[in-house]
Amino acid sequence: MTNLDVSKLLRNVAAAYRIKDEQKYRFQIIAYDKAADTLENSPTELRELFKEQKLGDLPGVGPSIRAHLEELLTTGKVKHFEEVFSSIPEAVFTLLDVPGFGPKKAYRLVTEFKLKNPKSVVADIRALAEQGKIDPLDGFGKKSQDDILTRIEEYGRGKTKTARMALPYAGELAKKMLAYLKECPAVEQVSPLGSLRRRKETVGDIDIAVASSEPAKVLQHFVDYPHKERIIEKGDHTSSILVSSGKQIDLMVQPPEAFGSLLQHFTGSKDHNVHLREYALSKGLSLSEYGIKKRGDESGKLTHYSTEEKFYAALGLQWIPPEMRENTGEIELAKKNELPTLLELKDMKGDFHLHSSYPIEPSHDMGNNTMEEMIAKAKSLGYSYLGFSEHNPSISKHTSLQTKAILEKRKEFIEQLNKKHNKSIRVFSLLETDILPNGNLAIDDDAISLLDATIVSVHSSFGMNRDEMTKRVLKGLSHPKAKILAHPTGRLINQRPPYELDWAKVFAFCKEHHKALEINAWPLRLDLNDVLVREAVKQGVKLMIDTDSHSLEEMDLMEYGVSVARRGWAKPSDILNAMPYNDLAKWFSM
Ligand code: DGT
Ligand code: CA
Ligand code: CA
Ligand code: ZN
Repeated sequence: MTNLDVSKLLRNVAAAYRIKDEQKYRFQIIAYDKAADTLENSPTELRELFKEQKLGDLPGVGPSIRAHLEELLTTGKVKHFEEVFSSIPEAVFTLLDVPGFGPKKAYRLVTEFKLKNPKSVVADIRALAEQGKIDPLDGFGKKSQDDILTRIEEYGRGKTKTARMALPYAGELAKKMLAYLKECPAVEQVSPLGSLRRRKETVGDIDIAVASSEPAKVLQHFVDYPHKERIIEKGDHTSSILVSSGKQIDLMVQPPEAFGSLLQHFTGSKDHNVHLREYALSKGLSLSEYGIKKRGDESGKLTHYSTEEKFYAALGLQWIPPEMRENTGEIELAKKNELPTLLELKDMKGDFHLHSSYPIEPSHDMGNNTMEEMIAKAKSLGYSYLGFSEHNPSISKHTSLQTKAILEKRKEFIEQLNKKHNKSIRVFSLLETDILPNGNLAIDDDAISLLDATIVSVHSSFGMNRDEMTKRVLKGLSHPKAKILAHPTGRLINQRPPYELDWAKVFAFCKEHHKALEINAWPLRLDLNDVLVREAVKQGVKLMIDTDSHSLEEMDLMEYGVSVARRGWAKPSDILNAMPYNDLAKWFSM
């Protein structure tokens, strides 16, 4: 069972409660929908979390749903869910995948027409609509009947209701498919395409390219994928299937000699391709996924390109990294051979937003691993430094003196660690300090003065307006020890919108006072986002990419922050934790 399967099950429970009594079960409905959201976006498989007894780490999953999940993973079913589902025909849940069908509408139609078969229910409803039998029903009518036909037609073309996938999730689905494709002897080369290759923060559907001289064999192998839900279409060079609760995978096949043009064409973005085509036309050339032709010479010679480098070179352009292909000036720079050298994962030299299990008695969640364990992991990643940023000691549970005592002890502890590791890796003593609604930091100056520096962030009162929030954040950042604003917009992808800030003011402030903005690599945060990173880079504001890890495995999520940085055109010199230790230590003391 994948996370998406489980998430769908939880959505079905919420739907069943809606059908039963929306008012009576309103809290359950919210809880189940929230848990489903969490699972849909979690980069770690539920089964893994369960094995490591970490189901408690899933945000938004309370104890009762957690107990049900444990039962599910142990026995394969949940008694409580079966009771909830017992009075509802299975066909209702099939219909819920179709755009425009909510639980009540699906239930009404299924029971009204006694549609028992989940396999044929979509076709049954279409037939009923075509025969005009839905129009006369109470609460429906002609317009609603026409709408049902349109929605079912869209569904047939592969459109489903599910939200865009978080990047690691799409990456996982694609990885499985790439491995499966490589089992086919006719497959010579494979690569992701589309938004996945451009490393966008969310992915609508997954696109994959294959180089092969025997496309028919490859396409057959593809549609035989054992985990598919259904085939949307199968053609001569392309096919589409649905997997894992309605996620679409498109496959494109070309012979190896045309693989470069195929990659280029379907990596997009659409805007990049449109502009590239205009540029090619101005040179008398016309582009396609097969190659390049002289314009107006339709029967003339088509030149193939086996690699993208050759394709771009034929247009007189530098090869453009996929993350930059959004038509925001990259083609002009490529013409002049002036594309920036983007940051790479291997440039990263440390991670500063790490929550260890050090007993700091925090206001929010603690990490799962000791500082020593996290240091060992940092070494294995090749880092030369790291910083611990547990949440500040809870202010409601401690007096100022107690907080100071805790931080004094921690300071000594970190000093010991530094002695022990004797410059093989450097440990910074940081903290993640809350910026209170009035802009003050959560703990007193004499406690903060014990730190090398502090990360500051907003964890409460998200509803403030732009001016209030800007004032709050800048006041927090103005403390001399406050050096980094963590997850600067507070958004959670698909779950919570960002709060607004006056970015012109924030950038100017950071530049003048040597403050950095974080790119939080946690896949549901990824803020600063790509667009704001680009602006920060233009203005010369320094950035820091951190994983916000609460456990060792999460330290591997750095690559997602690096993707955001690349999409924002960041170079190594824009990123503080890509700098050598001495430069960084200097920056901290500025
Ligand atoms: P997504 O899936 O919404 O996250 O975004 P993309 O960029 O992956 O878009 P998608 O899957 O519709 O198409 C993949 C890329 O292929 C897109 O960036 C532009 C390119 N492309 C070139 N020709 C076509 C075409 O005829 N249809 C579509 N849909 N895409 C095309
Ligand atoms: Ca796509
Ligand atoms: Ca697609
Ligand atoms: Zn944190």
